[in-house]
Order: sequence, then structure tokens, then C-alpha cells
Amino acid sequence: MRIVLLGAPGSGKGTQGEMLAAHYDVPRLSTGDVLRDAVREGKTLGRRARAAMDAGQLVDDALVVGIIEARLADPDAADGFVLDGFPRNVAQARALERLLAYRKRPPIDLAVHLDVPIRDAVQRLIARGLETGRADDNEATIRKRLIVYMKETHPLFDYYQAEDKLITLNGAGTVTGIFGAMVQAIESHRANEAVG
Ligand code: B4P
Repeated sequence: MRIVLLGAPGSGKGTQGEMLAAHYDVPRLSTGDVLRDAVREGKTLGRRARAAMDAGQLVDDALVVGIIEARLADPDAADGFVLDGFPRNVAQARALERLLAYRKRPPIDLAVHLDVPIRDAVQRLIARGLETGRADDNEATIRKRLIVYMKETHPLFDYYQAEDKLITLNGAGTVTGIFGAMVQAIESHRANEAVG
């Protein structure tokens, strides 16, 4: 199973991505986690990415595509994955297609969009910022991240819809309720594909 998770900051991608990866027994690849680890460990990647992350902007495409390229080369990603936070724009989506084709792997099966009211997303992120001290979870940076999301990531809905790979789910509700609805939607999409 090759799944891409799309959604605003705070939509629950990280939360649902972990559960989905465990359910389908595939790795979850989160560019955000890799970038934060690199910042924490003082790596060159982290030094290059930090300013953009702190400003709520997207990190340079070449850096994040490099992360995904390296991760997709790992044997555990050969038979499937859940991508959380990548792609974030159309250029990254095209790069992903090229990377998979180069490795002679099938293209992604589905893009799952977790749709939450912006107000809920902001509240969740502010709460997380207070709990964890995550640098970009403050109100000013959250607003910038949401603007970047509208501008850069929204075009991916049309991109994946055109390929008939987009599922949109209500991302408001309980974590387990959303997860159940997501698995049901994925399975019914797969069943339709098998029939069609
Ligand atoms: P990410 O780490 O991807 O951050 P995010 O968009 O905020 O999503 P996250 O997964 O953390 O939050 P979630 O919605 O799960 O990116 C951070 C930064 O890295 C970006 O701004 C950018 O600078 C850079 N970056 C990453 N990928 C990049 C790329 N491909 N290209 C360029 N730059 C990139 O969860 C939010 C909170 O909601 C959590 O506290 C969670 O507990 C809570 N929550 C989840 N589900 C809930 C529910 N149902 N009800 C209530 N709360 C819930």
C-alpha cells in the first residue's frame, strides 16, 4: 500500500499516519520528523532547513526530495509506505513519481486528505506548542504555515483528483473514529479499483 497523507498543519497527519502505517504494516515516512531530528542533532540538513521551518515556510524542495529519495531506497519501503508531510507542492509530487518510476516501483495508490476546519487545526497546534514547546507551534507561525498550505499544497487536490486517487475525509472527531472512517474509505476505493 502506497499512501500519501494530505492536510493542513494540525489536521492529524502525524497521528493518523502512525496508525495507518501500523495497520498496513508499512513504514511511515515523515519529512517533518526527519527535519526536526536533523535540527536537534545539529546536522547540516538541519542547519539548512531551520530558518524556513521557524518561519513557517516550506523547506527547499531539493532537500526534502533528497530525504524521501534516501528513505525510499531502504528495503522496508519496497512494498509500501505512508508518506506524512510529503509531497507539499506539485513539484514534490512530480519528483515522487519520478523517484518511484526510477526504482521500478508502482506509483502511489491513494492520496488521503484529512479535512479539518482551520479553527480546530489552530487550536490543536497551539495546544501542542504549549505541551511540547515545538518551535513552529506558536500562533504567528501557525498562521503563516496555513497560508503556505493554501497556496502551495491545495493544488495537490486537483493533481490527485485528476488521477482518481483522492479521498477526502472529515478530520474532525475522535482519533479512533477518524481512523475507522479512513480505513473504510481506503478499502472501498481498493474494492472499486479491483472491480473497475
Ligand atoms: P510537519 O511536521 O509535517 O508538521 P504539520 O504539518 O504541523 O503536521 P503534524 O503531522 O505535525 O501535525 P498533526 O496534524 O499530526 O512539518 C513541519 C515543517 O517542516 C513545515 O512547516 C515545513 O517547514 C517543513 N516541512 C515538512 N515537510 C516538508 C516538505 N515536504 N516540503 C517542504 N517543507 C517541509 O497533529 C497536530 C496536533 O493535533 C497534535 O498535537 C495531535 O495530537 C493533535 N490531533 C491529531 N488528531 C486529533 C484529533 N482528531 N482531535 C484532536 N487533536 C488531534
